[in-house]
Amino acid sequence: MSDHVVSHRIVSDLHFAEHGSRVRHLRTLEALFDGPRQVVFNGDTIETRFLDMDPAYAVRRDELLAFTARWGERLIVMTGNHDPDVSAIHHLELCDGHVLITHGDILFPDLAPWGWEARYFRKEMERTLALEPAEVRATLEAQLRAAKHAVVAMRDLSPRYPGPSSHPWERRLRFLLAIRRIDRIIGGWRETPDRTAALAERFRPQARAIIAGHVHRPGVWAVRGRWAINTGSMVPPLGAMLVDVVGRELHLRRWRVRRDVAEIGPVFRRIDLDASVPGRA
Ligand SMILES: [Mn+2]
Repeated sequence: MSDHVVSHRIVSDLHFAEHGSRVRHLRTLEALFDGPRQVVFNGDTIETRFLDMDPAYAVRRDELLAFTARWGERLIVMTGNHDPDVSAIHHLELCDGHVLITHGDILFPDLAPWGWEARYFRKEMERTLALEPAEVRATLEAQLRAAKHAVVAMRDLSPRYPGPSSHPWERRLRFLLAIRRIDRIIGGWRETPDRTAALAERFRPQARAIIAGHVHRPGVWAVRGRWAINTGSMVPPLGAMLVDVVGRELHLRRWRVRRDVAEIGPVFRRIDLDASVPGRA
């Protein structure tokens, strides 16, 4: 049942103006506001880790701040691993906690199993969590805080760090490791639905649907009695979808940007949060 009002529209991984992203201008995103009361950018909207190193990043961040100010409460900007400090919102719960939204940087213990970051991320996250009291350590909030901290803490190891590298051997090693990335990307995609459901099992057992991004592969899967949804990315090739929250239903649509125009497709899937999930044990 629904009153047809879209309360929230969730998108992710816009990677505004980054290499390959279809989102070259923020005005392209205005079409998303046509209908829903609130639009949620679920992480990796922009790159904020190198603001002090390259003026281009600061310009984009300022553009996003202006955009955010203009839309006010109608826009909720959540953090990702590329923009861990873009806001203080690392997760969101809707529909009486039956919908959990988070970027997905804690889906994998290594941030992204295909990335260069793996071992640094895990180490820094564990170090940060160890500083928390035991009862706090195991919470979703602490895990997300630690993940956001970790990506900032290791930014100067990034191959994209604009300054001169102090780790030339690292770069060479990374190049050699790159040939192993394809396997890891596909393996990561394969694990994503299971890991998305596991996030709810561990931290929010009441969540019936978990909406994440991060892996740049859109999809919807029924996993052990829950819906694992991924909204993909504006960086090709796999495309993006969005989730509209309409009462107790989730409406899934594909969307894309062509020639700086956002094209939002029809609803291709409706999920009733009160109906049983296929394959439920
Ligand atoms: Mn990400």
